Amino acid sequence: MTGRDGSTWMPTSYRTHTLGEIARGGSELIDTEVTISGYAEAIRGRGAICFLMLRDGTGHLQAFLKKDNLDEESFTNIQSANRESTIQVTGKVAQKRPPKVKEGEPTPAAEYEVVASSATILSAAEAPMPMGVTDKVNVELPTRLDNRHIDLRRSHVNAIFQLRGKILQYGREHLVTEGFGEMNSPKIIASASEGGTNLFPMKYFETEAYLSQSPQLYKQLAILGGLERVFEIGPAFRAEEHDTYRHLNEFISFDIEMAFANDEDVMCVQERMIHHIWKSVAENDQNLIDIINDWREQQEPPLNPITVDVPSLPFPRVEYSDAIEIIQAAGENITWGDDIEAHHADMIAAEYPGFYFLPRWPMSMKPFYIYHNSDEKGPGGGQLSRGFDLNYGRDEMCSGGQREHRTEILIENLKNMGLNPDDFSFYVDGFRFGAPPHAGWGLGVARLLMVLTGAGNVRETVLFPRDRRRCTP
Ligand code: AMO
Repeated sequence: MTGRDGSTWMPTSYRTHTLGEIARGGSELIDTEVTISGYAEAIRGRGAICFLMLRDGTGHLQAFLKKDNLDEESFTNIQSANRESTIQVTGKVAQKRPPKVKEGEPTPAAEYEVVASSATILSAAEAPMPMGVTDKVNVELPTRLDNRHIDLRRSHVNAIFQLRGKILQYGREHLVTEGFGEMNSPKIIASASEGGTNLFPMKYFETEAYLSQSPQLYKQLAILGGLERVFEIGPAFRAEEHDTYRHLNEFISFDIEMAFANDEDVMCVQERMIHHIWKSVAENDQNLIDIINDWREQQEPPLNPITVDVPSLPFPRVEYSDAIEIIQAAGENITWGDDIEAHHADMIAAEYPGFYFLPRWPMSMKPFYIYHNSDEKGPGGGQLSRGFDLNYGRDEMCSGGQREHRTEILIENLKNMGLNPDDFSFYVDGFRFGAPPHAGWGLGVARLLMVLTGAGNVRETVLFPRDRRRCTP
């Protein structure tokens, strides 16, 4: 049995073939008895015949039911079933009668169906549904998120989440070819990895603990322990009050950490990885992009189609100090040491459409674990760091940098940032017995998927988003 993209779907107790497999390869299956299962997308026909359009994870196929060929009760039940009920059909594959074509018009490609000899409702759908699956009616995002299990049956939403899996798969694949190994860090932690605020506290038996803000300290400890090249794809929790199109309180962070490397080295890893992801999607997954574009075209007014333009390498590097000059030149009142906000990033993106790195931020704006070289100063003498961001347009995709591996300076950084080094002894002690210079980054998967799919809100690219007002379903 084959699935989408040629994968092998072993036959199961409920089906011998997938719908996509029969729809695409029906000519070789003519007269073969098959059992298929799926959701009833449409049930048409009156009297003695019924056309049942089924959908499964691989495609669509029509089952043709004739009263004479089935036991009467099953036939009647299916004919009167609600859409989205799950139905199993056994029967023989046949070629559908081709539609009449006018003279001179091309003959359409052959289409196949299953002529049922038996059919069963596996689970009847109730009606009315809280939202439609194939209806064109617009449904607001909160209703969709409340009913994500139904929303996900809509083909363009389903395509977005298949692409999410692809991003992770291609990203992993690339890192493994560069010698990275996958690790997992704890999500219950005792001290903040990204500064003292934004922590979700929790009771951990007799003591207080927190949900992890990032795998930062642990991926560094793995490097100090000699793993050399690690990556992790895991949840990060931030108790931020932000209520924007790009912030959530739980998100999946795609992190790497690399020994004997600096900021430039890991930016190179990142751009190669993103290049590989885009190239692989362009080569293998245009069908998913097409599904999203079909939906975009049907919107009122229609949305421009998305295209998977494989970015060329290297990505531009716009140093923080230069970025400030670009923003000033665009007429904004910003000074060295200020944050680059989304509307500022628009001004940079006007010159650098697509992905661009922003390296060398002021040290004062970066976390304690970022490395700085005391010789590297900004225009007013402010200390530069080896921290960077990766942006696409106005949105930050990733941040990273070379890490501070000198114990005394690490302790000084913690103090300068109002943190107590004693709270971090498990981490700081890791540097006392030989530490390789190292670097890494953390990439927001949902934000990268927004870029790939043209989604305007991070809630579109996370199955069950957690934000200020939502922690169900
Ligand atoms: P940072 O805090 O910048 O860096 O996070 C890294 C990336 O994660 C994504 N991200 C978010 N996505 C959705 N909602 C949020 N609230 C949110 N916060 C962050 C962004 C961001 O660029 N330890 C460092 C990384 C490193 O240096 O390795 C860190 O966590 O895409």
